[in-house]
Amino acid sequence: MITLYDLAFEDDRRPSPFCWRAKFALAHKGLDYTNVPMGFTEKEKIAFADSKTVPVIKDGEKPVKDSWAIAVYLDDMYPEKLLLKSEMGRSYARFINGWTDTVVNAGIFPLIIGDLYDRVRPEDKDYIAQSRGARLGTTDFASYQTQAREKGLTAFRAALEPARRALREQKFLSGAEAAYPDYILAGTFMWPRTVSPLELLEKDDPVYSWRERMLDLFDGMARKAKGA
Ligand SMILES: N[C@@H](CCC(=O)N[C@@H](CS)C(=O)NCC(=O)O)C(=O)O
Repeated sequence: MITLYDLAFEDDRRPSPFCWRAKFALAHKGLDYTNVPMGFTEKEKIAFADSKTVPVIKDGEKPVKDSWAIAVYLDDMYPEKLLLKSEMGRSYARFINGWTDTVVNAGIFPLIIGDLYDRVRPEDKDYIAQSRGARLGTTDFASYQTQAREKGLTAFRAALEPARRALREQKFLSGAEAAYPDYILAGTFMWPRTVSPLELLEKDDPVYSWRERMLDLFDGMARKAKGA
């Protein structure tokens, strides 16, 4: 039996983009798992995996930490429906993973930090104020977010152009069917969806239509998740 440790916010919102990658990956494989919610200040729950971040999975007695390592592990152990498919598929996914982490996640963070902070569990607020405050140089997250949105939304949309070009030509980033490259980017879009009412995409954007398709997958798994 697989257990997934998943970041929890107030009202049981589950925003972690990296945990969503793992949830999409597990759904792709059709694997059952138990979801264990974890707050930022409950790291003792994942100490067994020697991790300070989620996602972490435990498959029987085997701990696996880090979303990329989890995808690789699931393909190795459950090769039936591959997430990474081929050497080239894995290399492409690795590129999408790096691009999403450094460009897309980084572009979203300033746009939603105020809304995100409002929805952090009360017992985790000090931790977030300290850790994210140190990163941004301020704990006035609401003002930071307002300023970031002035130019940041347009810049964020422009940064999505590589995905947009692919999605004009094909249904999914991975081709005719979704696979791990799609789960990486879709996981990241679950982060703003669960914590902020801000609409990041315009309706006529191919990335918007793709995101709709991703929300519909696996019986609407992501669409059913609690939103902002
Ligand atoms: N490279 C890691 C990143 C995981 C990560 O940063 N997770 C965040 C949640 S979105 C976390 O656990 N943060 C803990 C903290 O900030 O204390 C992965 O892909 O799994």
